[in-house]
Amino acid sequence: MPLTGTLTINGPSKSFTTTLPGQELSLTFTGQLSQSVLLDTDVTGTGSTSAQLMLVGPAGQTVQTASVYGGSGTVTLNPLPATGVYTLKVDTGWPYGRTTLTLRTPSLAAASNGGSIAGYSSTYGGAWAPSKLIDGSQTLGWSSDFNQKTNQYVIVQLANGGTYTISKIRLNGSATGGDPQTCATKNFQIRVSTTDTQLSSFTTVLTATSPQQQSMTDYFFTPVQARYVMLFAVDNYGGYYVEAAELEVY
Ligand SMILES: [Ca+2]
Repeated sequence: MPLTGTLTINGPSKSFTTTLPGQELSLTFTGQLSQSVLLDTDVTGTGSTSAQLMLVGPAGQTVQTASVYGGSGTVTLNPLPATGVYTLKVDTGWPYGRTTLTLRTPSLAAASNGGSIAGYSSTYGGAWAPSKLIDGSQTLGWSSDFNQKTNQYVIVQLANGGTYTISKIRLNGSATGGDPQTCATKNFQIRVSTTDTQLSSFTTVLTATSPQQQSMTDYFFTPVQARYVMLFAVDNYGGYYVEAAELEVY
């Protein structure tokens, strides 16, 4: 018997642990015609960290097959061929295993998806320019200018200047370029605007603390309309700069 469950595009990550040798996962989610979807996978098992994936469409047709090796990875799914309920089958091989899956659309902030920088408080520039916050790289990021360590911000215009309903961001608040993690973003806010980039046009939709580490963390908030999204770094972990590696918006 497969282990069944559900996933939601841009919803929380979900973990599934198989308890029978060779047991498959059979997970359903609802998708829209032509929707672009990415699948993040993290497989940890007793001897196997690979998985075979099969995506079955609403009409029962095989949409895609893929393999994941080495534990974690991201699979770009083919644009969905119809609106309806899809089934994602995951075979992690014969050992028991724990599989964590995240379904998401491309980040609305990503430069590769039409996001752009619309303003910032200060920057060291060069390899730490604000554009590095949305370049898709975890090893390059934005830094404020020297000794600008509180109330620093970057404003991102979402994909192609459109207005979107958003409910989730992912932030890697790490320092980059060999800088100490005392420069990592600590307390921060996410502010949104549907009109312009004047600071008074923004509303705070999330207040949180970013962990002092080099990895992405998911943050959810009540769905809200946004054309511009501001990462407002209240402070850092004590260094002379405020830095963040990457911001994604969903
Ligand atoms: Ca980056």
